[in-house]
Amino acid sequence: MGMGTACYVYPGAPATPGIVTPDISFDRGVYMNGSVTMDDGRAIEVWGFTQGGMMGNQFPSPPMRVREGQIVHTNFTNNGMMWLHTIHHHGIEPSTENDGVGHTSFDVDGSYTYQWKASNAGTYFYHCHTNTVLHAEMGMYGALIIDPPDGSKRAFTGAPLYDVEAIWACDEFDSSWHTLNWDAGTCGADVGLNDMRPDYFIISGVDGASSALTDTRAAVSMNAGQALLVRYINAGYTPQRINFGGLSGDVIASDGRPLPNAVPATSWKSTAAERYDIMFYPTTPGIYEVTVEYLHWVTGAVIGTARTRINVN
Ligand SMILES: [Cu+2]
Repeated sequence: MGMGTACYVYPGAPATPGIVTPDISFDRGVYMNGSVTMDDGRAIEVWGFTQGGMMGNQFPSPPMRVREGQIVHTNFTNNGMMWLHTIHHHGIEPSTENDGVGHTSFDVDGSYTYQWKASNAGTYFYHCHTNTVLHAEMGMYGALIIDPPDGSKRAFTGAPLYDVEAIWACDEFDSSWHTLNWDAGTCGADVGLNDMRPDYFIISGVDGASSALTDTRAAVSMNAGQALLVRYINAGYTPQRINFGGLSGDVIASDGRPLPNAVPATSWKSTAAERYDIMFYPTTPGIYEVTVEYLHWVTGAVIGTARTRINVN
């Protein structure tokens, strides 16, 4: 479906105001023909961002990793032209032109260089902000990590060192949404985007029914005595409760900002788009099964569960 049919989108590909030479840059394109095979054998359509001009349909999209203080360019090319997208670096605070929120600036119909500064070390993510409810659901997101200025293995300057790192982006799919066109609902038609009924529960692109128990995109392997940093991203729409399988962690940061004091926890609740940085120091070898429970918005009832493991050798 061409862009002429969409409503409430603002095509544009302006020059970046005040552009300077960046410290680091990323290239991102778009794919809209990906698929993820679930544990029951069903292939679900996903969309996302590609790395530069490369082909591929990585889900979640390729991570961006920078250091605090750097000026960053995200060179985005919307190679399709039959659809519109943006890149919103969630939790970063750039100028309006560089915020990637289509409604307040423009939806990219050619190429745009997002210029932004990595001001605070921590865990973030980036996602498309065109027809957001659908495009984020379709998988158009990836991790965005800001390391401390010295590049040390810490969540932020002054945070404890880690040996092992895990990024858990926990998401849910309503498979009935995954056949919609990119502009579905933008002209006011009711296409059901107000009524999510998730039927798949995912950790970092892997089905949490069973695959995420062993797939190394989610499952962690470490030695007793090592320090683990889990970068937990609620990449879905439902509230979540993550249970650490009998381990106690220290929650040290929230949404890219250090907490004044670490909060010990054996489970943690989050809402959509929140990020938490959690340290673990397991001393006893074992297999610790982590469960992510996806909660009904109103009743709090568990509507789905995803599982992965921390394997301590
Ligand atoms: Cu999009």
